[in-house]
Amino acid sequence: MTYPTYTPQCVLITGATGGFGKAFAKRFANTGAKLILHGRNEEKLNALAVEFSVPVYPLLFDICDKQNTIDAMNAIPEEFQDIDLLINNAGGALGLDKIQDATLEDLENMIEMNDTSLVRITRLVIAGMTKRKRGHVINIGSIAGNWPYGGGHVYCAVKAFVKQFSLAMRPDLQGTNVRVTNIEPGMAETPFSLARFKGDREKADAVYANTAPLTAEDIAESVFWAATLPEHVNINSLEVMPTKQSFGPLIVERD
Ligand code: 8X3
Repeated sequence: MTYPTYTPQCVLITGATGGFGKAFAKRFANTGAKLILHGRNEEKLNALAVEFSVPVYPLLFDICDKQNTIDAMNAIPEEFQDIDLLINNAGGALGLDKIQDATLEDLENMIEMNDTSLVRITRLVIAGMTKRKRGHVINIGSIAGNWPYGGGHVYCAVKAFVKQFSLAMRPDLQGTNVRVTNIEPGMAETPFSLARFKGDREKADAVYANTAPLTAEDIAESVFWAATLPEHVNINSLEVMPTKQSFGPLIVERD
């Protein structure tokens, strides 16, 4: 028996010029889907857009700018408006300092980048999905939303928000046929750590040294699997770790 699959026709990927984003774009371009590729760097975005033979609409805006987001989303041309897969991938971590040492700017920016912007974009896209009774929102969460770690504070919290937001939308979407999934990657070798450590290459490389981290392609495969299951199947959340990563003990302070 051949297992039935769903083929997304029009895929919007936020943060498409980053490590995961590019891998997602390649994975879905292979199926012939139209791509809306979001980024905030025009040069990088245009360079990425010409890599594919499928129709591509480059969507340029800063996710932290509300009006810029609304204007850019409203300007999506008609032939790209029937988005049936939104991959909320933009975001990231800023710093790994203890909460008492982190800057207010980094803390607030992480909330804006990972949560406020994700809610905004989801709200702008999901109304059309519910009207068409066709669509899937895939959020890129993190194991950080499930497993707290030192220096993770706000990053762990924003990803916990993404998980709960993903789950809590599901009852609202009953009767609309719209699916929601939270994919929760563990350590994956991408520019994530370089951004977290503000360009400190040595610190970023040390995160992935002498082990076997996930790759962007591993996560693209997970996203692709969840997105191409038949429409009656909803993956609520999917946590993915490298085999060489697992859980640490709780820490105990002793005198
Ligand atoms: C990235 C995974 O383990 O660095 O979301 O927080 S981790």
